[in-house]
Amino acid sequence: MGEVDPAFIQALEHRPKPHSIEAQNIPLIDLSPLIKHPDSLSGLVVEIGDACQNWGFFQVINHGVPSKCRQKVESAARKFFALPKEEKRKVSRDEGNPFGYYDSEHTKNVRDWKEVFDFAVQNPIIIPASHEPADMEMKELFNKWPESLPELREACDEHTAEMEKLAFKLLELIALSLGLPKDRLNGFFKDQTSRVRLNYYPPCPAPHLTLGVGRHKDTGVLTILAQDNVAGLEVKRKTDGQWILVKPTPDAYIINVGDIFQVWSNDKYESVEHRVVVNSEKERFSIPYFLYPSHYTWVEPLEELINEQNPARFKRYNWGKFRATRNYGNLKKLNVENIQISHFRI
Ligand SMILES: O=C(O)CCC(=O)C(=O)O
Repeated sequence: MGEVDPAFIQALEHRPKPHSIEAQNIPLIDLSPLIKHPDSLSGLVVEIGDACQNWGFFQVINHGVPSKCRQKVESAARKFFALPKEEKRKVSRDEGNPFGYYDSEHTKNVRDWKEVFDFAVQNPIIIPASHEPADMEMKELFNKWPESLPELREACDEHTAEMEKLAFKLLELIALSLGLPKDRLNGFFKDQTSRVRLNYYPPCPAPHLTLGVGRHKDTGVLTILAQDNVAGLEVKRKTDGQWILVKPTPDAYIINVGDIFQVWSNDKYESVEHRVVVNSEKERFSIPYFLYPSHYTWVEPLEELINEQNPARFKRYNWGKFRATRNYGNLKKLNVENIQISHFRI
């Protein structure tokens, strides 16, 4: 067993099991009907709705994202994380700006075994200057790109444009699966605050004690994840709470609904906990795209989905302030639970 800094060590109950359950994978959905039969999507819509309800997670194939574009961003990410630390630290995240490189993120107050590089999809993005509810000041945030690796920005821009197209296709299919008009949710994204992360998980000498990312739920609308061919993502199965390892499917993207969909759907589509296990031999890379609405969005159960029998289960909350509060908590590493949608439960 190798030595690791105690900051990385998970409490006993959160440590990964020596043998993850691989038997049943999350649903695999073929998106080719979007191209082949755009006028008869009912089968696809049912598949997506079932996956959102039963798992909160699914993988998609035939999604229309060119493999070349994905290979290019994966290769640029590998080059970035292979740079010397001093070079990566030239684009470090700082107190005022959460975008850029960071190697000491904590999830639930335990350090993750990873390095990340974050950027916003729109540049600059506008978000509240502080988490204080009464403070109405806004600020602009700009991305930071490494000067010594111009291909990183180019590859990320191309891949992000593809992620955006896929995100809106999925958003429309999920809206249909909830019985809504397909463009019902599109208006929330005019000034979207979506972001992308490059994750790098180095080999770990004590993978049974640590996690690449601790257990968490995604706060946004939906997440599209590209993982390489090294397994690591584990999803908490809704039926029995077991951690299920998601087997990599070449060229597929993994989709999950986030907290905002849980609130919009009034608990029909739950945001599901997930985490990342690491291993002692292989490094692993992944690229999540987090679809977020504009900062001025008030998140609440959609009026078409509530009625007297199924009243709203959440109070509304402001997305910009929610994110600002979460960022503040992460930065200060407060020894209290981070802001969660459960705090808005009625
Ligand atoms: O690397 C993965 O498979 C998942 C990453 C993740 O959950 C995150 O970055 O929030």
